Amino acid sequence: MIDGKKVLFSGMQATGNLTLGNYLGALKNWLTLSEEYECFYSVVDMHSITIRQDPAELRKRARNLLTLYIAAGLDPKKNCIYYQSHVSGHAELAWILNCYTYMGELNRMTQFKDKSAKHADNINAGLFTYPVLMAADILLYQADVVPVGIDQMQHLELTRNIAERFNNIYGDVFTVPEAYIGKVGAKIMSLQDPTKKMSKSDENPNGSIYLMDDPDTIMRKCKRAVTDSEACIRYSDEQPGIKNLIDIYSACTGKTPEETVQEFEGKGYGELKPAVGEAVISVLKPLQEEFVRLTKDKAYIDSIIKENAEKANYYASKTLRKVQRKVGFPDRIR
Ligand code: ATP
Ligand code: LTN
Repeated sequence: MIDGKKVLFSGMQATGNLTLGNYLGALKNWLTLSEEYECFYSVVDMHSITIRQDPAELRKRARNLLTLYIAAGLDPKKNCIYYQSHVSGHAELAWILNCYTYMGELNRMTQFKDKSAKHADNINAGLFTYPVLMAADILLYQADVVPVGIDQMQHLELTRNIAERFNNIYGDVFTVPEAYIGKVGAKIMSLQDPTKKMSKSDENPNGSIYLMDDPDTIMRKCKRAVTDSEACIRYSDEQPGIKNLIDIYSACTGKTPEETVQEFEGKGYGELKPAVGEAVISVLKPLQEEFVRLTKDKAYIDSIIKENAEKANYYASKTLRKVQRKVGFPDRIR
């Protein structure tokens, strides 16, 4: 608890261009939760280097991502929006937690299996212990809730296990966090292959709508979305392409999938697809305009980066000192 409020932590990697999946699966929920909780939203740049990055490019993307959090509507005076690498407590706690995590647990992580298959030339130890750093992110702030897309559930379960294991040995040190998965949009699929999740790292750019895509591009991608030959708009796993379009439309308009199905009853795919395009454009346009405006205000963004790094460090240090005492590190002499 901070000032009587429960704590929320979440983060995104500064790798690749954010997609509509990131927005609907994560960022949009952050907005609805931000009033109720004391929130920490991190640009997890330390996670990004588990895959080889171009330094200048990473720096630029990290700043863009931080700006995008604000452009999406998160007030940086109320929400702690900061770079993970500016708070050394993440790495320090991750080291300690590494010693309370088993190889067998990490071996089961599907993201590790996927990413090591994809980057077979660079299966580094950081990629393997990535989920421990993520656990450290969350536990460092004693987070109660962690809004993420479904793909991160396994990492959240591991975080809970690590926290419980630690608490069993040392008493109540960590808050055991709960995942928060939104009702619609928790897993947006690729527009070109609706059995695969929409991903920033997809080689086929037509599968993903990027948050910075212009309206014509968005419309073109929606119209070209892979569907089926059923010619019937139902919300069913047998029609994954249509189901995905219904999910996107519903998440963008705030309707339930049932309401969307009703709205398009008896209509063809030729009507659904452009309607999805319009719905996406109307969500992304204001975000893009605000992003452009904020990017120009360098001094403002710099001041946010500085203030929030201090705030995050303050809370992170509190937990870290407690953990260090518990495991038996000597007290500091002041
Ligand atoms: P990559 O696809 O390159 O592995 P990613 O987009 O999954 O990257 P992150 O940037 O770390 O990785 O994800 C940020 C957040 O977006 C996470 O909470 C994740 O669960 C969510 N997310 C990512 N893709 C989707 C999707 N297709 N649908 C819903 N949520 C998603
Ligand atoms: N692993 C996440 C990104 C991430 C995260 C976190 C999400 C890193 N640390 C802490 C929530 C809380 C991903 O790949 N999407």
